[in-house]
Amino acid sequence: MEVRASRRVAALAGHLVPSPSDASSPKKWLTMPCDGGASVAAGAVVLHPSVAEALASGGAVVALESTIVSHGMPYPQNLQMAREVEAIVRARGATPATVAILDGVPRVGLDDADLRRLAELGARARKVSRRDVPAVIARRETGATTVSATALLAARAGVSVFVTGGIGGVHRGGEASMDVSADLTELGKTPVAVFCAGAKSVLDIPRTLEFLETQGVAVVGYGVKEFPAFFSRSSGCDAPAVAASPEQAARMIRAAKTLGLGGSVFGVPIPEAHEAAGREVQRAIDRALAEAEAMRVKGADVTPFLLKRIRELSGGASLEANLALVRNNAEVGADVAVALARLAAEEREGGEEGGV
Ligand code: PSU
Ligand code: MN
Repeated sequence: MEVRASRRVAALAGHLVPSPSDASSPKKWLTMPCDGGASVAAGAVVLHPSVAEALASGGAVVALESTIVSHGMPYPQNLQMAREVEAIVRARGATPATVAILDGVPRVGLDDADLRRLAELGARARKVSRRDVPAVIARRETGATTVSATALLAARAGVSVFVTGGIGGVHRGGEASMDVSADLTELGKTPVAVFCAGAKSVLDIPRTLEFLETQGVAVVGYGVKEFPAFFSRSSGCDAPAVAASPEQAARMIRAAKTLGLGGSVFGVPIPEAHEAAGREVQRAIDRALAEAEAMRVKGADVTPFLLKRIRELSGGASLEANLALVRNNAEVGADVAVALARLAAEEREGGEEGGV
């Protein structure tokens, strides 16, 4: 590791989150000698100082995914998007925490040089799902985390609100291929609320919702009855619950936490002004799906392949719509994180009132 980078890791070593089995002795981590990445215990999560501070003072924190940066959009729009989303979160009073594994160290909260590195790596960065986490750490690789790995690391750090574009789901034909995104099982067990524009119609949305029900994931339409379909506000499937305000969403997240439940998915529909462009993208989606089948694209390559082809076939319309919905999700997620921090503070003070 280069000297500058290892100094930075050393500076961050005061913000290590112990793995759950070590949770009873956090001091061990705070006093651990640290001369660089090599001495960070494998699997310990390093928090950016701004994130550690926000958490310690009960401030609002929003986790952000990095596969959307590396694999979800082309350079340089991906870097612009990553910066802009962090700025939106800050402007609304929360602290952004982009999650990734850098040189084998799981990180919650990145600085600008880290964002740039992931954006420039693009699809050369490893796409890290839950199953990939141990190997990427052990081999000191650099990887961008999907919804599943981001949720996992955010939860370990104590962050409970997470913003992204769209979640993975049950792929079409998934009842035979068993290609079901680890995002869905992760949310069944990890107490994180994901704010997204739903699931793309490259997926089987009705089966995705069935699977989420089986996993006990709280699925919520944010201000809408239907679970949104990413480029479209409509999927034809009702969400089982509706949140009418940031405060109500925060109360749902709080209730799940108090009861020790798993995660939730808040479907925030694409803003109406951008839906028309989104509709055009549907034709590209259908063609990309046919190509993936003809070319026998499989496993973890399916989602990146489809996203790339949809972008190419729709001539940039999909990228515009994608950027618009991510910004919107960041606004909503940040507002809910702020409401959640306020709710937690009220409960601590014992002055909690009902009536949202
Ligand atoms: N859907 C999108 N954009 C994305 C992804 C999904 O609209 O960037 C990424 C997310 O990181 C998600 C992952 O967690 O793809 C799901 O991949 P898979 O289907 O291999 O689980
Ligand atoms: Mn998959």
